[in-house]
Amino acid sequence: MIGKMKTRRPPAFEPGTKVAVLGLGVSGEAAARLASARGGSVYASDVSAERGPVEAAARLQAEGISAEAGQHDVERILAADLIVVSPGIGPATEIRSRIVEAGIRTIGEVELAWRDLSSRVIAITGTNGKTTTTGLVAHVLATAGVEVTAAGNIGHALSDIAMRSPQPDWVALELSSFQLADQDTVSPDIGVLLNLSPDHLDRYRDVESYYADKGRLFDGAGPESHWVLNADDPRSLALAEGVDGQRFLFSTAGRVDRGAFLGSDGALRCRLDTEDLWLPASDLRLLGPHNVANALAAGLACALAGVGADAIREGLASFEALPHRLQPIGERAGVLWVNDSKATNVTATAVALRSFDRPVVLILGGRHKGEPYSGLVPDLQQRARAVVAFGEAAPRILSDLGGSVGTLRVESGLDAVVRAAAELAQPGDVVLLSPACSSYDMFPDYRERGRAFEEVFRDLPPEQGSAV
Ligand code: UMA
Repeated sequence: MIGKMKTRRPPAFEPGTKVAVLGLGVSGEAAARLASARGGSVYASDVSAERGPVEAAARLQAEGISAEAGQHDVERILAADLIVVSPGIGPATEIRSRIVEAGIRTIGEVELAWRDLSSRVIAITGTNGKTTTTGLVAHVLATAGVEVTAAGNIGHALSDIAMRSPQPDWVALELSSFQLADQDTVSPDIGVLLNLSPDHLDRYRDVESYYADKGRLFDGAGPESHWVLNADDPRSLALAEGVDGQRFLFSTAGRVDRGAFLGSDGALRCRLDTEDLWLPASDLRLLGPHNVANALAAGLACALAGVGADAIREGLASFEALPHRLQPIGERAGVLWVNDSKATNVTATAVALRSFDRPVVLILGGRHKGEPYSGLVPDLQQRARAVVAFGEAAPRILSDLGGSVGTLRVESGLDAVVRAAAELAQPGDVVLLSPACSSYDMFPDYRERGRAFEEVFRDLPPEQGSAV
């Protein structure tokens, strides 16, 4: 096992410091609780008066922490010495501009938690596959009998882990670019950069700024750092160039000297001190070649953490697809239905399309995030039976695809979309919800969109076949 010594980090603030927490979602609520437990004088607020923030504020108030939903008391926020900002609150928001003008120190929830974390950490970032890889890492470590928790962008605030006593031995930490942007001292024992492609262009002025935030994974690099990098992705390799620490590679394209790879026999293998055969790719329960890459990265990170080949083999083979990530939800009339609601960018959707060697009816749409859909044309031409376009982005999808593939626009809700897809699909096809857009035009988040898709699918007239 690497990193046996647990380090003590300087606290984020001295007791008595005035701390404002912005946002009362998953991260804000946990950050407010942690900051208060560490002696901060906390004021937490959320602009929204919706049920989630209102209930979070009530829970915090019941614990004696000052919190409100429905507005930010700007005066009170600007009187703070330290501001903890939720990852979803972007640089272009009014409150952020006021804070920048006032020159007050801001950190993210992950940075706040990091100062109190004594667990060893495998941090995972990249554009696509982060959540699955984080889940895989946690599952393989748990299979090996290691005490581990998955946290971060996967949906479980790191601050909750930092409050635990005792803390787990290891944390599998999913980091988004938003979380990396607001950290100063995060330095994982093992850092994984899966891949890079354009995303979040509704928040970043250009793709370079987005990659630069991803590169902040390496900010705390030291000689003891271990990096797991994608040998098949030149952008990731370039971003990690010259970074301190030991580098290990994973590849689905061929052998690597130190790392994990897909052999010419179709088996996942790892070469560190010795060469181990992990398992045939066909033994993975996950769909698609990109998930072979995720499994290689996860297995490699776990091998570096000291897990033996047997536990890696068992863990990789027993891991099931996470909800909303290329998740098969059922078969109906010989058609496989797949929920990939988490695919909120064009690359994720292209990768999903490449996972099938049978015709696909693709459901595409939602709120546009800035990337042209023309990037999907080559994959659509190879695999799509048809595209069903819906949501705010539908007109843009139609014009970007430009007649390269049969596209049907559905202007009403998701039930009409699902019915249209069911009619277009033929036995042997796949109906794939992989929207390449955010869900915010119709749903609170991608999970709700995925759940709604599954519900409408289950309500279709039975025909032959059943849900899985
Ligand atoms: N808000 C304000 N003031 C503003 C703007 C927003 O108070 O000016 C409030 C909103 O009303 C809302 C809260 O801020 O109530 C939202 O905070 P948030 O969006 O940061 O949401 P959290 O619930 O704290 O969830 C965050 C991550 N969300 C984002 O990065 C957008 C979650 O990742 C993560 O699981 C969670 O912290 C725990 O770490 C979600 C995500 O979509 C899954 N991530 C993006 C992605 O994967 O593409 C990056």
